[in-house]
Amino acid sequence: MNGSISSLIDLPGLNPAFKTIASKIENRQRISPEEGLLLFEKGSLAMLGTMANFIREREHGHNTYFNRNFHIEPTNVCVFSCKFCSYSKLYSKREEGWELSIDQMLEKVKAYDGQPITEVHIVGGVHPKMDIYFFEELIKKIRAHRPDLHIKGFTAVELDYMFRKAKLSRTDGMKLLHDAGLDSLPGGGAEIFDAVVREQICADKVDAAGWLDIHAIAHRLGMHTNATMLYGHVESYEHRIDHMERLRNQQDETKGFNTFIPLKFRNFDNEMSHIPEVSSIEDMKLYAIARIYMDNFPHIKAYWPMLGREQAQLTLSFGVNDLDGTIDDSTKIYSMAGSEEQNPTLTTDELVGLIKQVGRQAVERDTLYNVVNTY
Ligand code: V47
Ligand code: SF4
Repeated sequence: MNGSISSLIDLPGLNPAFKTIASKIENRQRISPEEGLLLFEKGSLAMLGTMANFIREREHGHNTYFNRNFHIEPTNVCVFSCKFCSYSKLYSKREEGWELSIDQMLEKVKAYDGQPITEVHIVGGVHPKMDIYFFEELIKKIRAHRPDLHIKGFTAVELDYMFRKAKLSRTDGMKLLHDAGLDSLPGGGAEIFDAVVREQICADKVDAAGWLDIHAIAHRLGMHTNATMLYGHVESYEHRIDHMERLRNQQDETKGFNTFIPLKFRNFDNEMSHIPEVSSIEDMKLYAIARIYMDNFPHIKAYWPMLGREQAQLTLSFGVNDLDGTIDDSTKIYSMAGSEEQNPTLTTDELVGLIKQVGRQAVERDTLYNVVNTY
């Protein structure tokens, strides 16, 4: 492993700028935005894989984490109109969408009674009638029914809307949900932070500053959160670097991000369907550069329901050390956007099998990366 990065440094003919980057990686130094851009523009797949895998194995060895989780999607009715979204229905057309009651969602939780699930992930559209007090009650009831279950819920987009609607400051709103039992936040809604791109693809929802502020508030309350980046649509390499740079800076300050999750844009049945999806090579380069750039993010996750199983396996050689969870066919966001995974479910044995097939060690974790079991 160590040899592979030194061999890059010693490789005759390698662009000296890449040698500098390899030395920085070896010495745990941060690469600059300009260097990140150079990796996107000129880095070969083989070189990026070597660099990212060096970091991945230095930090985690062969350990590849997953958890046992399920999703609850309270509604796909949404007041916003993100152009890449294949999932949401406008409030005015809500007869086509679903809206779950608190009792219906509690039934979903009860369906897992007696099963060793450690996390429920709650995320959905932004429904004007599902306010913060509705979700406070839901969280309290889940907590009362199953105190050990980690509740990860609500993107910054959903939270921003809930807080504004209730006329609560972001800090008071977050405290209210945290006190009810919300443990951590997922990383959705970040998309691409650049204002011009946001205007083009998701003009009406919370902006970059608001997204980052909501996560910073959660971190200051001791909560952990994730961060995503929706890539492979209209954004440029500069926009990707800008996005990762803002997250890296925020993490230096508040230190509460666990995982960075690049999300590949899928183009089925949405207002951006004319944009072709990027190639697998572009996917792997992006994962590798994310691992190299995000030096203060402990984990890089490939979300297998979105990428597909084989691609997710490949990412394990390009910096990724986490494959999310078993999911149990409980999310529709990606199947509706055209992912190969139409009914995303993996048993624990299947997920472990995928990880072992590519020579990695499968480790079941809880949401906060405490080890539950090693296979
Ligand atoms: O913010 C929507 C994305 C996100 C499409 O934190 C799309 O552990 C691709 O953030 N093509 C929500 N992506 C999901 C999310 C997530 C998923 C799994 C784990 C975690 C975590 C977070 O889904 C949205 C948006 O970026 N999305 N439509 C699409 N057509
Ligand atoms: Fe609504 Fe989220 Fe879809 Fe945007 S991505 S329209 S906020 S459900």
